[in-house]
Amino acid sequence: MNEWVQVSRKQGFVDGAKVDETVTDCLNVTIKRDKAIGTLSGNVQNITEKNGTKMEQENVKKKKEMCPTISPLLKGPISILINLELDYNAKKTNTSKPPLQNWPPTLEEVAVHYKDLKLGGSYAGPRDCKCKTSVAVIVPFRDREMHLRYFLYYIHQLLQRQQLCYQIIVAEQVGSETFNKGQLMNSAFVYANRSTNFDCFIFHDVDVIAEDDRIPYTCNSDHVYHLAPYLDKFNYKWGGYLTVCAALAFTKEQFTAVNGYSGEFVGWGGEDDDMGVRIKSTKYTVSRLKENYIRFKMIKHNSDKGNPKNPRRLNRLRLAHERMKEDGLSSLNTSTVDVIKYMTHTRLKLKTFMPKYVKEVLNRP
Ligand code: UDH
Ligand code: MN
Repeated sequence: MNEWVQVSRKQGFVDGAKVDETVTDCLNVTIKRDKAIGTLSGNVQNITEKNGTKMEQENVKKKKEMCPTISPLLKGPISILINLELDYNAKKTNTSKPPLQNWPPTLEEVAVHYKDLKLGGSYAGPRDCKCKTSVAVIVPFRDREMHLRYFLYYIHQLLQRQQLCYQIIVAEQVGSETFNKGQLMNSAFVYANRSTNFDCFIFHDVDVIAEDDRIPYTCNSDHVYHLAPYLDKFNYKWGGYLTVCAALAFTKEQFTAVNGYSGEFVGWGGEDDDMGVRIKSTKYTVSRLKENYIRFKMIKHNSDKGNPKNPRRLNRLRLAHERMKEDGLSSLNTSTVDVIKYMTHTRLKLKTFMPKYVKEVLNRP
C-alpha cells in the first residue's frame, strides 16, 4: 500500500523548489514528483506529513460506494466570463461593459479555489463515492498562458461536478521549432499511461471551454467521442466535416488503434482532419451528442507566431491512409525536457522533432 502524502498550503514563497519524494496520484498509483513549484505568497505547497490527513486515511479504510450514473452535483449551464475582446459573442451582448479586472484567475488563485486537487493537477474523486471513470485531459500548449488560466479555472469545476477522477496534463512545446500539436498529444498520452491506468483520454484545445456541466467528459468504448462540435465561433453549428477538432475523447484501445495523431503536420492545420481519416479506417466511428446544451466557447485569438498555416497540409492529407501505421505513436521520438507538477496541472516540457519529409523540403536547393 502506498503511503499518502499530504500536500498543504502554507504562507510563503518558494519558487521552483525541487522535491524528490514520491507522491500518490488520483488512482493510488505511485509517481515520482519531478518538481514542486511554489506559487505566489499565501499559497505554497509543502510536503509536511507522510501518513496523510485523517480524512484521507478514513476514506481509504472505508469502502466507498460507486458514484451514481448522473452526478447530483451538476448544475447545467455555466456562466463563463471572458474578457470582451476575447469573446466571439461580445458584439451580440453588451459591448459597453468595462473589461473584467483581475480576470482570469492566476494559476495560484485556481489552486487555492480547488482545495481537493493533488500536486500535478489530479483529483481523486469525491470524498463520499468512488468515481466510475478516470480521465486524462491532455492539452497541447505553447505560449497561451492567459488561455490556460481560463481553461483551468473552468475545467476543474466541471470535472469535479461530474464526480470524475482526473488529471490535467499540459503538453508544452519548448524551443523555436514550428508547433507540432500531434507530437505533443502523442507524447502526453504515452506519459499518462506510464503513471496511471486512465480509462479515457481527452485531447482538448486550451482555448475551448464547455458551457454546460452536463456535457460528458468521459469515453465511449464503441465510438471515438467528439465532445465539441458546437462552438460559439460558428454559432453552435456543426458543418458535418470529417475533422475532429477542439476536444476529442478516446479510450486507450481506440487511440492505440489509430496509432495516435500524425506527427507530420507541422504548423497550423491538418492533424485533426488526418485523425478523422484514421478513425474512419478502424472499426470505430465518431459520435457527437445532439442535446442543445452541448455548447462550447472558443476564446478569440490571433494566429500564433510559431504556428503558421501549413501549406503542405492538404498534400499530406492525401497520403493519410498510407502513413497511418508508420506515423504516430509508433514513430514518436519527442524528448521530454522537464516535467513540472503544479497544483493545477502537470506540465510536460517537450521538444518535438522535424519530420523527415519537412527536412527534405527545407534542404532542397
Ligand atoms: N496551441 C498553442 N500554442 C500555439 C498554437 C496552438 O497552445 O502557438 C494549441 C492550443 O491548445 C490551441 C490548439 O493548439 O487551442 C489549436 O490551435 P489554434 O487555437 O491555433 O487552432 P484554431 O483552429 O486556429 O483556433 C484558428 C486560426 C487562428 C487564426 C485566427 C485569425 N483571426
Ligand atoms: Mn484556437
